Amino acid sequence: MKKTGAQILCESLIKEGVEVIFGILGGAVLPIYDTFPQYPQLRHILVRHEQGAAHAADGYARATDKAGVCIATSGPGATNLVTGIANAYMDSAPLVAITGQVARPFIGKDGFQEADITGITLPITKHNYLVTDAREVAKTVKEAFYIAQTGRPGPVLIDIPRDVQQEEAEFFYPDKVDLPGYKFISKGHSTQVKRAAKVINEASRPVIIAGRGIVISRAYDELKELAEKAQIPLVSTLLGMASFPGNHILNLGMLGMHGTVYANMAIQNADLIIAIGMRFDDRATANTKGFAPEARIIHIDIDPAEIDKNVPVDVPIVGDVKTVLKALNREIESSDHLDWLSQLEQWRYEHPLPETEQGDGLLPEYVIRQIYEATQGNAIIVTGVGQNQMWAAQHFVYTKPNSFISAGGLGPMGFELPAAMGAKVGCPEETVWCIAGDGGFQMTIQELATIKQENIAVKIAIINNGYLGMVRQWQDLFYERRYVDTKLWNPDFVKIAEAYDIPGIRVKRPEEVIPAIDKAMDYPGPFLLDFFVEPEENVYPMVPPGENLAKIMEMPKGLASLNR
Ligand SMILES: Cc1ncc(C[n+]2csc(CCOP(=O)(O)OP(=O)(O)O)c2C)c(N)n1
Ligand SMILES: [Mg+2]
Repeated sequence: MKKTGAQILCESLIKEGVEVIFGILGGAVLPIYDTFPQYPQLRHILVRHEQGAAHAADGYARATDKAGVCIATSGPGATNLVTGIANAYMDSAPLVAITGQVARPFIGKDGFQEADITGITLPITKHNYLVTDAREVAKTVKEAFYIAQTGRPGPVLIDIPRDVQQEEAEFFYPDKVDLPGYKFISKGHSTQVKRAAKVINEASRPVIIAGRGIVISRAYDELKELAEKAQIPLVSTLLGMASFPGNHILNLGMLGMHGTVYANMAIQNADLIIAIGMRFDDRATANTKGFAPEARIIHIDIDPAEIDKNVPVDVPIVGDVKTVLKALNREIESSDHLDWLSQLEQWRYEHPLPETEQGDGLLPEYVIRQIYEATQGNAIIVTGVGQNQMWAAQHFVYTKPNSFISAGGLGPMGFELPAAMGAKVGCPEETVWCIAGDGGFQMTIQELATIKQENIAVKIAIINNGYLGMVRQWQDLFYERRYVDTKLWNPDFVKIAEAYDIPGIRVKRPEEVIPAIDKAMDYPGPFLLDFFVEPEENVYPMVPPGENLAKIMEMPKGLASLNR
């Protein structure tokens, strides 16, 4: 039986197991929306801005391990997706973005709401398609999901002209893809695995760097086995935070620009780095010239393009992290590295993270810590970008796999609210906390309406410092405190929430923190907490830009007491 392109799209999405689509309609996707009522198993969530749709689909994807789906109309709808697509690309999140395009006869005529979205998104998608025939829709959807979710995941865009949505064709859903040009290697080369094992067995000061690849590959157990069997201490990248228990004795926390002193000292003094599912991003390595000067490097990654890209490596293993670690764990010998671990313990003791004990003003570190205490780590934390993000990484203890969702690569402010919304839709049983910056929150604040309309029970904690805080911190430290245009006039966020019929509390004093968090947690729906924190609190430790990891600065003594 013949079906329209729009029906074929919906049926194909169902075949792929899609349950939720985030989007906004417009003329060029109307035929698709018009068929939605025929497919009640597809839940469409009407967002208020397409950026929200893309970030929500991304948050959904990261929380569930299924591709997230967003949809937008042609022209401005499609271009509004761009930030979210680029973000998913940088952080390897599986996303399928569907856009309407003007009808085929109008393509290239600069008609109303035409934009060359396949051209625009070429460098920020893993692959994209302009579908010019209704007979191609099913095959394209099949391929798009396959490409988005396999190998190194990423976004795929499908652009469908309006008349293709209306055109009829036979519906046939292929059960496999035929993509001769698309390959990825799952199993690491056995010679390389053996070489890596030999290097590990010989090392006396090894360190693991755990990246988001562990989370993507769900290799938590294999990582734990590697670390424990050979007693190898571990540091993680920002996106690898929830790949290894935060309270494990071998876990030294995050490395890099705002990593712990002892994690960075571990890297700088190591004789072996085992980098797993990470890409040597400059926020993790700082200046690569002085990175891990004494270490040989093993690099395990599914994407061959990452090997030797930023840092030259001694033993590359291209493959799926879980599969490679399984093979590697069979080859490595048990060890204890006692001297190395006791040295690291001493550094940990001498250079702790700044205290979270509370004085008169409200400290952001303390707020994050109390959210941890209240949830006992049993929550998904979704952050904004900036200081709030770093405090959330440093002061929450991630004991649960995949409990930290953050935009690490592109770093778009405004990720927090829609991504938290997507995570909660994907994992309705989980407690989802959105840790927002007062700046970033205002970039996608309109999604409060979506949250209300769909009753998505996210808990929102605004770390309200009245500043574009991270940029102010750079002005403070590197521009002689010239705070040019980083001070924010803010609306009353509690009143804003009320206007959206979402309850909220403003918290100004330390003793109000715990009761407010409890209240938010007890409330069955969405809830907003506006934490008025110390405006000029800085994130420490910090490696100044351009320096190497050894140049990490701790919170200046005295400053702690001045601010606190
Ligand atoms: C879309 C976008 N614009 C600009 C920036 C640059 N930037 C990085 S952090 C930051 C400040 C963020 O302020 P806020 O959301 O209040 O977070 P805070 O650092 O104060 O916690 C800015 C402007 C960015 N990351 N994303
Ligand atoms: Mg701020």
